[in-house]
Amino acid sequence: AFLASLLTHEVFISGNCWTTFIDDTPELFALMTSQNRAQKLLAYLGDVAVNGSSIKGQVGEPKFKGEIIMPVLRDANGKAIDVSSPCQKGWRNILLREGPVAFAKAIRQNKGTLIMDTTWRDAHQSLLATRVRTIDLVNIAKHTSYAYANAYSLECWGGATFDVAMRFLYEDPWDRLRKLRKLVPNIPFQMLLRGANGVAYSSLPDNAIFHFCEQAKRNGVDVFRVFDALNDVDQLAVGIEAVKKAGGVVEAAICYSGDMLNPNKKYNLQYYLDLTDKVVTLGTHILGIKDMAGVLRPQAATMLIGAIRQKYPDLPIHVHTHDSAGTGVASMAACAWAGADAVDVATDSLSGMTSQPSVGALLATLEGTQCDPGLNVDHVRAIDGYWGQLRLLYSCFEAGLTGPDPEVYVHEIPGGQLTNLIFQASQLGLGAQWAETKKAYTHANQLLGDIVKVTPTSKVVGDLAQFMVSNKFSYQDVIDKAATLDFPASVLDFFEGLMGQPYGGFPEPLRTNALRGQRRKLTERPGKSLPPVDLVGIKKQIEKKFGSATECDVASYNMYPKVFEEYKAFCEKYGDLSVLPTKYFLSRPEIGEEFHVELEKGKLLILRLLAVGPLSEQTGQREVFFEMNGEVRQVTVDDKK
Ligand code: 3PY
Ligand code: ZN
Repeated sequence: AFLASLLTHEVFISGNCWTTFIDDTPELFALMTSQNRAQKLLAYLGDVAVNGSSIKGQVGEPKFKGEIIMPVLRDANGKAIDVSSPCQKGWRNILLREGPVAFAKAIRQNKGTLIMDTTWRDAHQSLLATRVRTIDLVNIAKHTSYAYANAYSLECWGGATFDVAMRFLYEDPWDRLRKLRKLVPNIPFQMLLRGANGVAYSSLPDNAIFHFCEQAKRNGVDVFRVFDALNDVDQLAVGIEAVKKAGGVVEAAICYSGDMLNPNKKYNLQYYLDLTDKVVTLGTHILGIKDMAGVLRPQAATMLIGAIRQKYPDLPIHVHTHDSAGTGVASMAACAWAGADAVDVATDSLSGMTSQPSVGALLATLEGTQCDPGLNVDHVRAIDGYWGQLRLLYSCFEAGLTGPDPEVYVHEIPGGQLTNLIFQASQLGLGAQWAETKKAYTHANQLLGDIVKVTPTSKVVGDLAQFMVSNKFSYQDVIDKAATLDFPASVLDFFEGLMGQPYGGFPEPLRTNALRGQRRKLTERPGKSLPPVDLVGIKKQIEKKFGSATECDVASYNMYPKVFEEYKAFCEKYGDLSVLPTKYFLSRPEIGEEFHVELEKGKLLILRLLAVGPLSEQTGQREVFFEMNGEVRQVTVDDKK
């Protein structure tokens, strides 16, 4: 193709050709690059045509067929709003103009209760295994900038989206952030940061957390919800300091666990008030209350928010919950009445059950009251029309949830994990064992000392529960046999102290028996004894291996070295697949079906799958034929079936 372009180039034909012609004519390389990209894309499409999708967690094919119908937002006179450029009005303007302190103050002074929309992060993390791709967020982004213009924030990054993007979707999470930022300049973007764990599953050296937050802020994150999975303030402080240094809005969160209304439980009102004092002392712009399992019942919400509001009248409070028990709307309304400044909801079609409560239901509850969030209900509904279609497009990642699970008040499994465990149980055909898993989870939590359960500590409890179910160990068996059991690695990591220090200490003698002197017993946060990462050295190493390296690459590598390298290797083979419409990322087109891929602005590929050839007995391969912009192209694919 390169030679053909050279030979047909008008300068070359004219004979006015000088020795530096190739160097001075970069469009030849651009052409070569885009042809190369197109060929890589065909290699992926060919693979899907022969072998089907290999995306982990996918069961079957998307239910949604046809073209996605985009919403039309109308003004008060019924005229369609022009969404070709993003809305400019929103809370981010105050933040950009006046900084985090003034932003927090303005949020606190706002009369109604604002909402954060979690659709782009926690909602699909909780319902669809975090599989929603960048292209589907990008396509609705400008519309969202109008419909949610008055939102406190859009949660769009962090948590599990970071590693899932690279690991399963073959996308660069940083690229997602930058693309969305351009399309939504007006609404603050929010991410979830796991304190000293960053977006990983255990503690990293402090400089890696600082470096990560700096890149996150630079690439578009405004508000950082920072939590520690054990409410260990030393661990939390690392995240808080890193966000402050990066210039972000600090929303340090206390994780709500157990049942504050039950006097026999470990975590009572005093515990949360003391924790709030500590978080305030560390210096947060906004206080986050993170109810990751959805166990903050309406009465408890009233009591907790009321008490914090009384003690800290000027402190902005933002509450997060999950709707697992079905009480999410009631709880968020209770928070609003009790003085919370912002609460979390998700678009109706991606709300409920293990996700956040429905935005429409909350608006119906608060509309016209002094807590009115100030959103246009019709616009919010119009946006949901898009997400209703997307839910079907991603149906192959549904876990099969059928209704609320008020038993969450007993087992306390966080939303995302609950979906995950149900999915695993159904995949293994262990439907009947699901009840047992929930029971084991409760026992595992008690064995570990009734800890706060959220990533990564929720995984510790889940791993121990599955270990108990598969080995048929009771609570007492684990206590009695601890010195001889091969505990899951995450349990040993927890006992070693790699996730911080639990409130009330580690359970003994279980800890000692499980560690058996083979691991340390940390008494301080792990980051204190971790040597800093060599940021310059890592950059050079990535450059050497993959030809180029950005600071974002370094941050990705620090969080997930192996996942990052595998992702880069995948890109070398198949290119950037984030441009491929989801339907064709997950399933093969019909023979003859025309579809379009915009490789980059102005570079449209018009594609058709023409035929899949017979299997060659010698090579185990098939030829796959496509039409691409009118030309027939062929790729050779290993038949893996
Ligand atoms: C995460 O850490 O990803 C969470 O969503 C915790 O709730
Ligand atoms: Zn959550």
